[in-house]
Amino acid sequence: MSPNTPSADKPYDHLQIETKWIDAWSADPALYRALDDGSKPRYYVLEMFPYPSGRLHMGHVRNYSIGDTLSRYLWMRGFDVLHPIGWDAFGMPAENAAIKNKMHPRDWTLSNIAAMRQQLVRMGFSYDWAREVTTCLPDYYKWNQWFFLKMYERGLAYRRMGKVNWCPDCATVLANEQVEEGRCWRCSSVVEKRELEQWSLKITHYADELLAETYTSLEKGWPERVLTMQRNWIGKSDGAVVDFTYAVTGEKIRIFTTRIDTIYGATCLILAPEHPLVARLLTGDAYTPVQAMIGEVNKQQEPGVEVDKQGLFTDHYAVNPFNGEQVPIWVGNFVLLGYGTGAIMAVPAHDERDFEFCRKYAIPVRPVIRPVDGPLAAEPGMKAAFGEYGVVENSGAWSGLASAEARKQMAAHAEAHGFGNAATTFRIQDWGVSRQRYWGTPIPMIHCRAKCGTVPVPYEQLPVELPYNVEFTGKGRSPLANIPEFVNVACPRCGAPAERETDTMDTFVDSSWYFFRYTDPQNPALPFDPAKAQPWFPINQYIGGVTHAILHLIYSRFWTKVIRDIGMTTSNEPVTNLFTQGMVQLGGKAMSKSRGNVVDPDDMVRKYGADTCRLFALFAAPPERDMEWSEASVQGQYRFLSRVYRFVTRNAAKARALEGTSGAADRQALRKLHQTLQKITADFDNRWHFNTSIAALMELMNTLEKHEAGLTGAAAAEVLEKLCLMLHPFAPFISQEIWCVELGREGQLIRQPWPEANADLAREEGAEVPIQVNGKLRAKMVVPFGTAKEELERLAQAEEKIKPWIEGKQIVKIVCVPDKLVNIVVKG
Ligand code: ANZ
Ligand code: ZN
Repeated sequence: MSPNTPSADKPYDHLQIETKWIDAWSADPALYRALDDGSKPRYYVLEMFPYPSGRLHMGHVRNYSIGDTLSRYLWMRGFDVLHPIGWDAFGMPAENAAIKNKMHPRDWTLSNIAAMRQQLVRMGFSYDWAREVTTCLPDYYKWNQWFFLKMYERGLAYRRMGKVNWCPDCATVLANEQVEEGRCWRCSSVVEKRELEQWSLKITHYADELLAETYTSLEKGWPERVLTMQRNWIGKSDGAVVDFTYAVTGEKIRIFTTRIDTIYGATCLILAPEHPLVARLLTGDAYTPVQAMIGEVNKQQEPGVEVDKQGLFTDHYAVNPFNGEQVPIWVGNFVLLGYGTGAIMAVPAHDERDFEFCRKYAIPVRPVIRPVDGPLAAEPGMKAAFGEYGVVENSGAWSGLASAEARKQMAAHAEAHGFGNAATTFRIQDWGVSRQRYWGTPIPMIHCRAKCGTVPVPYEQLPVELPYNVEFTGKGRSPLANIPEFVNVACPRCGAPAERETDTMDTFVDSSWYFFRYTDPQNPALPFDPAKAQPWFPINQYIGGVTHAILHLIYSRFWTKVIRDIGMTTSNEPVTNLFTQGMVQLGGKAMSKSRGNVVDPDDMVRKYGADTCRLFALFAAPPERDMEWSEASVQGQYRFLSRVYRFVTRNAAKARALEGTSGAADRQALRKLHQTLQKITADFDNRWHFNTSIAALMELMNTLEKHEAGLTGAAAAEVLEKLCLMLHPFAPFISQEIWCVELGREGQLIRQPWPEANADLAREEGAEVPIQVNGKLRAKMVVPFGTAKEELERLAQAEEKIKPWIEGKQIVKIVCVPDKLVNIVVKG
């Protein structure tokens, strides 16, 4: 039998079909390539690129099945689709593997990429492989360095002290991922925090804009929960700074408060333990307990964790500029150095934390705000702080003002007298990008001790390449620091012996702009040609895990604004629409290697095929929800595809012959066909409920099988063609096989137009009319649209299910709304 001859009722041989089309598609590299010529409207579908850990996991399969289904649909809808993929290839696991298995991170990573690329191809994902980007290769990370230099020139990259995780036993800095429940992943020592000089990127420069856009351009296309998380992360606070005066030297101690209206109630100042003034107020032995406090603070892994409030009186006083009162200066472990000014005024009567602190140390509590409709709290005797807005009391000239008004007037007063002003503070901190690791982008800086200080590597010397020969001990300084050939260079400015920076960049740098590189992946002169990127930006649709709601998605937004400000894009934001898919779980828990509850997609593909895998990933739940892995459900999808395949093979010959006279079976089949088409099209365009789309295809199969015998050739031809086209975005292999082999058509389905639903054919033949007896629903009947009242009344009374309710009773009246309702009112 020749391969293009259809036969009756063939079994579904998924392996034969899928291998054949993998080969055909791989031999046609232009198949998934964006035309990029402006001949069609463009659509950029981006999925978060994978970390090449070794094997695809079910989360990838789900993420990429969603993106691929959408891409194929968009091609069919006539868009020019950019659908790229690459590798987020720097990072800790490669280095850990190097230490554990004595394998070089580069070799480990590249062999993982090769294996995972095969897996992605095997899944039938429609990626344009010519645009593949691998972040650990110099032709990519060169541009990380290039951007870093651009930021350095603009003052957006700078050095500052920052906290790092430090393992005292290994004497090394640990990445967050290497800290497991507060302990070193290698030796289990308790991890400490240390202050180290770190390169930082000034994301705070864009804090206002990053926040503002969550209320404007992102509001429509991004999930609300992601926006909320970003807003909290940015954490904008409107308040004021006020300078208290250190009574001995007259120097200023600046505090940040959101409640300047409570300043007459301030009964002490509290400094963060690391506040620079503390070391001067407390010297010698007096400083020792502060050191212990700093140690304790640094051991707390999670910021924002409630800690036991600890304080220490410095024996010094500061003057409140509003009332000239002297208040004691304390040190407190709950005041954070990195927020506001690192110093607060404590107002125990109106702030819960301050209340707790002051009660503990017997510091006075002085109420100065009363509720709008009540008296000032009585002290002694207050049981809790009154934290709300109200009316200001006992506050000199400000008494009697409402809190909101007082905040404005008092900030203005402070400004007029030079001891403060209204001020905004952000929770977000500049992005510390230094990592004391090997497997990352070398930071392109040189330290010239002789003369010039910190000197950027000249652009023409980029990339600063990672040396291949390196030793991994997991101990001590960054591995790069032990390679003299790497470290020792001549200063580019004065030629004196100098040293290279040995820190590498946080891997989040790599993922902050990779989506621009896809538009011009081989550019040797620039990260990308702005003219090539412009027509694709902002990205129409980004799809990925909600785990990246904050870091990756804020860094990408930040980087895009930098790219804009250096004139390479006009987009303010990288992504118009964001979709966050749910997790794949097993036994109610996210699949993860450490839990040992992972399912390898490869096994599934071998057993059931990629089409089945894809359908399962899309069918098990709406894409934004978590889904539970179930082999039974996978088998269900396999059975469904077998049914489709056998139905097609049974009817293909008939469809080709186009014979027979059309009757009721045709009408029923075509109606369901066009209804399904309407539904799936709406699912794509409105809400991506691919699970209900697939359910609709299953229902369609039920109807088709029911009317199979009466189906004529012409109707069968239409049914098979449209079924095949509709199935394609979800199950590309089987649909392509049906198209070419069973239907004898040519060309790739991804380039066929998406079929139009015919609303006339889709319309139900009759109206479904509920029949009530005394207002209770007792039956339904289908009648031709527009059936007259009298006829409806007669039909309703003749319904088998209605008879028992009306027999022997007196019919008082019949309420009848054509096409809608019959209500029979009976008595007795
Ligand atoms: C006096 C006061 C009175 C305050 C009152 C609040 C209520 P948000 O809204 O989160 O920005 N604060 C300021 N800097 C701090 C730091 N470095 N560490 C810990 N706490 C700090 O919080 C701002 C408020 O948190 C500030 O306003 C300050 O306490 C405290 F009835 O000042 B407030
Ligand atoms: Zn120099």
